[in-house]
Amino acid sequence: IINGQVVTIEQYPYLVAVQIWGSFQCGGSIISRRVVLTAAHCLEREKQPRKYSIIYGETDIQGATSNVIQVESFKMHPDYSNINMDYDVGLLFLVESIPFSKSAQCIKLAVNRPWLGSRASMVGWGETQASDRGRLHAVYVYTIMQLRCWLLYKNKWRITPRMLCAGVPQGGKDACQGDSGGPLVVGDEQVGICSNGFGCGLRKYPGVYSNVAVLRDWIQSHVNTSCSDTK
Ligand code: 4AZ
Repeated sequence: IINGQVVTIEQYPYLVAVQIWGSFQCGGSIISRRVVLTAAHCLEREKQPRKYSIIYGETDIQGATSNVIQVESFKMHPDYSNINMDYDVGLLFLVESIPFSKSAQCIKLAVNRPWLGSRASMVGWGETQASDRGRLHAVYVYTIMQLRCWLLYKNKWRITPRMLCAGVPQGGKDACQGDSGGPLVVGDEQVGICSNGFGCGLRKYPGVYSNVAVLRDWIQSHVNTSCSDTK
């Protein structure tokens, strides 16, 4: 997270860390007691599900040994493309349930694409501008019109309807490497999954997120109870 603030997990209790072989890989979000939502590109390095684990309810994930749950199986969207990052969504099915608490909660998935210019929070353990690396940061960004984002990225890559862009007009506030898979949230709903972007915090290249509203049917088809039921 570039130019955000240091925060605690109690402020973003739906956030988890996704690990491979016990080392931090990506962010993710709790969408039910047994299911974590993340980006498909976070699941490309390792095909054995048992090598994955998640850490929930921890602000400081360095050397966390409690609040760790192994992954039983995972799914990437069948149409995911690592060439253009279309359909960048994946699910982790856990071996046991997450005990919900003040610091571990599920997040509702947005049904509709957010209004243009909605204020959205992005949170993660990814790269930061300054010296407080490795600590949990959050930043507010604003959703951008699809056509505008398509134009901004025209010479780089293609922005599809499965994507959603968010940034600030002057640049400087953004997600960055390591924030991938983490949730972009408007109000009490997840609208995006951190996917990619050209650089971090560049004025002409906003952050690119998977568009949850469009991918919601696929996500829900693999989840028994959604957060709106259990909350
Ligand atoms: C990455 O490499 C990445 N500025 C994530 C987010 C952004 C750029 C790169 C957005 O995981």
